[in-house]
Amino acid sequence: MALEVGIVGLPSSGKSMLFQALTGSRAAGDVGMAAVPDERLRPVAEVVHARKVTPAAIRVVEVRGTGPQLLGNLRQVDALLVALDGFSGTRVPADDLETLKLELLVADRDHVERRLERVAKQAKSGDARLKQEAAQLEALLAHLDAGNTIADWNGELPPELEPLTTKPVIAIENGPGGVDLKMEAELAELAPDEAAEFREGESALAEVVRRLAETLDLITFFTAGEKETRAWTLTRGSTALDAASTIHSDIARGFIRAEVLRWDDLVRLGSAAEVARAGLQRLEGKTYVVEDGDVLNIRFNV
Ligand SMILES: Nc1nc2c(ncn2[C@@H]2O[C@H](COP(=O)(O)OP(=O)(O)OP(=O)(O)O)[C@@H](O)[C@H]2O)c(=O)[nH]1
Ligand SMILES: [Mg+2]
Repeated sequence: MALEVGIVGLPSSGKSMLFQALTGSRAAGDVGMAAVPDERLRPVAEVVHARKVTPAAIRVVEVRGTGPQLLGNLRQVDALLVALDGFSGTRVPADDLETLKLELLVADRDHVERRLERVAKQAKSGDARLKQEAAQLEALLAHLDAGNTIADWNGELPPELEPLTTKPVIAIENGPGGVDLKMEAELAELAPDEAAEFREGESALAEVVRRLAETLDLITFFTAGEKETRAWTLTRGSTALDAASTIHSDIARGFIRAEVLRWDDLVRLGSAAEVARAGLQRLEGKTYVVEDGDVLNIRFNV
């Protein structure tokens, strides 16, 4: 499944411009895909004469506004991007970030309360598991009402709870002290090379991707085929079998072994066969821990 991020922010904070900067799409208030820039992908694709080149993608969800109901749409995202107004001069971004975090807290409390109501009702049937969850939720609600957060709750959490306040938060300030989101939104409509000429540093997308990779501890691996060459993201520590299931569940099911090359060996030597001849291809099993920059060819049975 693709990585997913949610854009949140107070009214007029820059959410829609951030969405456009990341996805290149104007369809605000919705869902879009951001292509993860990676300078290694093109040389890898060129060396294998790939007919199709597919960057890794991040799913971006924008919610228009706050409040428990709207924020509830973000329970499944991997991280939250908070847009902050550092442009108008009428706001203090750090204060807005605290306000937004408070909104998340309120949304989580509301969520726990609703879930408790539902589970408590269902638990009347006498189901032991439901009774236990109701007790858990009751204790958690008391904890929240005492001014604490889910993040500092030491007890167990129902696995289906999906809190917002435990998700990593990446703040993006629009304006001179941060990112010029207006410009980034406009540049997202140009080809990457063209857009780069208008910037001094990295793009907003590159910044978000970099901070996301740091926060979630992500790595990138490649599959290099003539038909399609592609970049994929994984969390660090994932195995060859995890990589296989990222590509396709059938490949994971029929996993035989992984042929592993380093991307720069492939580019330097010109083909997988040459890398193998140089003794630089490794054969690995399901439990191999994938490294950033690996090129994987997974052999499998159908
Ligand atoms: N960087 C930059 N920001 C601007 C410019 N003009 C306006 N803004 C800011 O852009 C913000 C509005 O951007 P939007 O992306 O529409 O914000 P939003 O969060 O989607 O707003 P709503 O959907 O209305 O809640 C405001 O905070 C403005 O101060 C500009 O020229 N440059
Ligand atoms: Mg908007």
